[in-house]
Amino acid sequence: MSACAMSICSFAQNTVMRAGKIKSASIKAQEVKITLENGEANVTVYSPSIIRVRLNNQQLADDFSYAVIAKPVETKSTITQNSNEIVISTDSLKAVIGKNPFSVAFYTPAGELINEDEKGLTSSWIGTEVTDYKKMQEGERFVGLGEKTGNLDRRGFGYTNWNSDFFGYAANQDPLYASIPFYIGIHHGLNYGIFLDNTYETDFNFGASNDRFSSFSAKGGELNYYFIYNKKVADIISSYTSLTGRMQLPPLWSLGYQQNRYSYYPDTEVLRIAQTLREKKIPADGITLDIHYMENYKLFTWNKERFADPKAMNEKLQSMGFKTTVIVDPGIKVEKGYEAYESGLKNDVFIKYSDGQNYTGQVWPGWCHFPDFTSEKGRNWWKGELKYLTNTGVSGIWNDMNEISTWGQKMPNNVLFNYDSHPTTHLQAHNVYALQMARSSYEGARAILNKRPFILTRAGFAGLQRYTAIWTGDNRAEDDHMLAGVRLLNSLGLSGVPFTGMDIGGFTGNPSVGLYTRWMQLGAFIPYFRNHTQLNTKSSEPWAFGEEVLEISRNYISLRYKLLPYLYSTFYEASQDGLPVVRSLAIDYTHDSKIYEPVFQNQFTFGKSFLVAPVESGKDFMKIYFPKGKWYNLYNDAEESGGKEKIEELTIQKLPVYVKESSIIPMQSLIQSTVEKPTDTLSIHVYKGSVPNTFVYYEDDGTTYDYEAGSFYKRSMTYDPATNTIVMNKAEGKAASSFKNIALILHGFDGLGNIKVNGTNYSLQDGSISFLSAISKFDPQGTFSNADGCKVKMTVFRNESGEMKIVM
Ligand code: NBV
Repeated sequence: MSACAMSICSFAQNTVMRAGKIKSASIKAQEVKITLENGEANVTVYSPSIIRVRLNNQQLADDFSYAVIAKPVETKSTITQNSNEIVISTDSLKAVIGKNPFSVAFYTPAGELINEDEKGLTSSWIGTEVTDYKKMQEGERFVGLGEKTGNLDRRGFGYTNWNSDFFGYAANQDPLYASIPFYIGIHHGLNYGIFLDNTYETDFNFGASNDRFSSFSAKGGELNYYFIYNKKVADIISSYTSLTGRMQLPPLWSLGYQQNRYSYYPDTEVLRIAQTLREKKIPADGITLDIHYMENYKLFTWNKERFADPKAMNEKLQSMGFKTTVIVDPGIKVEKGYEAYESGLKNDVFIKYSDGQNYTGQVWPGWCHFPDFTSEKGRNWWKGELKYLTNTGVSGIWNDMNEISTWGQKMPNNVLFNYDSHPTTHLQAHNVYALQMARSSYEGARAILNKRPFILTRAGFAGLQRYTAIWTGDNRAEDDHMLAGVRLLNSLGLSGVPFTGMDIGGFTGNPSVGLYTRWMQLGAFIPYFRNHTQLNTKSSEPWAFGEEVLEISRNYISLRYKLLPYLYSTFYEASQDGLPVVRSLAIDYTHDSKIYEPVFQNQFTFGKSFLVAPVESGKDFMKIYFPKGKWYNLYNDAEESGGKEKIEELTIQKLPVYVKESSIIPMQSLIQSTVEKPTDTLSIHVYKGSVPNTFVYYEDDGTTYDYEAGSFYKRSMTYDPATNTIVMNKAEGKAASSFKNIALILHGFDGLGNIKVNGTNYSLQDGSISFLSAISKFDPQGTFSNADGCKVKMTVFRNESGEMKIVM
């Protein structure tokens, strides 16, 4: 390309500049370097199922990413070219790059078309904005794209990625706080993922304009995307998280119930809340302090009048089994003599204009400067400042307002960021600011505490799962917000983020008694289970809505605690393969069109076993869709065959939840917080089914990183209906299980009288399990009540760490 053509075109806003034809291509191992009529391209085999495409209308830039942490994997691949095309093949995927014009198409090894550039439009620029147009395939659906409102199937809609704070957002608001430019396309029994690794404002059009194309574009930077093909959506999520990273195991306590409001103060009020939770036997692990704990909202301070001795308060909370999480905002008040401000100035950590003046924006404390989390210097400074909080006994850091949100919301684009030695403007840095703030909080708190911190963020970017949990910000206490929240979490899960939550009960406004009840029930099946509400709303603690709601809330929170072995193992799975905890049905039932119907699109599975159907308030009946297979009603074991919809009659006491056939579900006795040890019997529930199933059971100390050095207890458990056996494989890891006994609880195995465990006969007792009673009807030591519930067969035996073969 001539220098002239390049410069004219790259600044021209009044024309569409296409990549044009390939002038030359050189093949080196897994990579093709391409010179285009207008710019350069690079296509790289990243792994057998991932191919990366980069395109720049000038020279390709320095290869730097905040999201992708993986390097290309050495992959068996062939790359050939002739005068018309370049063909790249791995064992799992084939890419064909047309030479005139440059265009890419992806095929399965069997030659089925997965995805292709729209031949007339391909890739092009308008000024600095680059777009890739993909031919819309017949019946194509789109799921994912991170924290996005709207339908599960995004076909027909367009979305923008620009981290934005919307107080009390509308249920269809876009954009919201976090940006994850990754989506999954589905058509003709195939599915693929596309991750656009570009931090500028990006735009995704899933046929919002017409049926000719879907497209994705970025306001600046390169067209830099990873194309992923796997046969199953679950594997696409694994591939995507092999690029952007997976979550670390969170502290166990952060999976317990968290009580919050904006704001609990003074210290006596915080302690009153904690004490009431204990008195009312509502299991809980966390108390969260919002901005009023600070002195005039100044970061890294405590308000001395409200919290005279924060360390003593936190110690007291800890002695009661609670951990304290505090909110932090990025804005540092401009105030002479204020320690954080002075040290920020001295260390020169704040973001600046091009004339060297620090940027000033107004937030809670007044005028503020903002640390540059995209510089190592800024991150290190923040890590040092965090000591002020952790030294007072804080265990969790809640990163708020990090879009960056300021009064007026207009952050000037001429503010400069280090972007880890790739100096840039707000335009490119905006969407990753929060990711880097969360990273600083995570790395800082982990180093200081020398154990797992709990990190929560409001805004973020692709890869946030490496550092933090995320919640969906300032929702409203309205039915459609509860359901929109479920879809936000489902979408985040499809986008590689497992640790997610929403304000249970709704942030703005006051929920009705019915809505609060339904939301609390749902909360038991949401990874981050936090009740939160806005300033000046009514009390939102579980006891604030009357006796019945208190009992229902207690029941579901108690169930959550009993399910912790299952939940923790599911988090372990997330840390290993990136699969979410809250799973959209699009993961396991991708090609079943029913699951996308608006009436069913809010159903999800909690881990691999529980089908949860969120219910709006005031409903007496609802339609439930049972995907293929057999399902058991959680509360009475009534069986439902899959592939059909059913109208269920509802009661306020129960949220519709079903267990998938062949499930293996470990549970423990009721505890009031994760500090309390459960009894030494692990209950393993097995549901009779016709398909084999494996569950990986995982335990560790729940607190430290010793598991990285092998200090864990893990065993896979397999149920094989063909041979009627359950095999608990030999335990792995250096740690012993904290459970000495196993109670095997069999659902749906009517008529069975006894079983053999490693050859020894055990006779089964008939019993009844109520999942919803705070005090379990089943005493793991072996006594039963005949109360209503699930009629089960059970027996108890020693938990041996060698293989245990159970023949039924
Ligand atoms: O810190 C106050 C709130 C917080 O409670 C909420 O969860 C955040 O999303 N915060 C926003 C600041 C703005 C509230 C209007």
